[in-house]
Amino acid sequence: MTILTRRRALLGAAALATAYPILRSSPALAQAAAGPFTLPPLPYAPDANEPSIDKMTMEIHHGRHHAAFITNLNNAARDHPQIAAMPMHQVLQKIGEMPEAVRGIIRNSGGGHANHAMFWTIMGGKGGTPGGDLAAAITRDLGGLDKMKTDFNAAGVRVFGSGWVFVTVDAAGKLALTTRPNQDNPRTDGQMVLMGNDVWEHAYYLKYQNRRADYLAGWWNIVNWPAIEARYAAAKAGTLGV
Ligand code: MN3
Repeated sequence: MTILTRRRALLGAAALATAYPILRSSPALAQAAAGPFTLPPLPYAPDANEPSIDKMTMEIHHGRHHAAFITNLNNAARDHPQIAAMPMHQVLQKIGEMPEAVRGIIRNSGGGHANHAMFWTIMGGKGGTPGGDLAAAITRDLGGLDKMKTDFNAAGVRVFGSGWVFVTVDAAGKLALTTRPNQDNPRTDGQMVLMGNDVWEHAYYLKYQNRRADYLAGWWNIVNWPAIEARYAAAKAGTLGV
């Protein structure tokens, strides 16, 4: 859609809402007009991660779960525009400087937005092995790729309830394995995310039901190592976002 067409569509929605006040409460119109946050598109077709992650799970996970975080952030930005005044990784980093009233939204919906925006971009690959500097760092800090996968999967299984398993990276390129509950993002603790897997049930339940370990094991087959290598380089260069 061109910018002009999109603008016309938005103006059309606003005109409709003026003419028919009941439409103002329509979630679709409210979301289209609200901004400033937008749902990043999936960088591949929703079936691109089959069979590790089924198409319907991808569609619901991206189009409804991630979209809900965007809606929540846009609603919060009306009263607290500062949450949109800088990139989300900086908002998360500065959560302690944000108004008390909006910290919960930042932690849950800002963290959720950041976590999922990262998650989509590190999938859609063919698994295999990482190369270059990242491979060396995995050997140095995490005992090699096989041990990293074993420890990552075990940590993911141990998350009680909903949460994430992450590999974090510092500005010197040092890696660490960690987990977080809910949508907590390591940026709130001053750490950067290299990669992570979502172990909320919504990420795997349609296909795997209670078999979280099988989901974690199969996930490595669709990991996009070149994308993660690019994140590693960005972290060391100081340019990594969420
Ligand atoms: Mn999720």
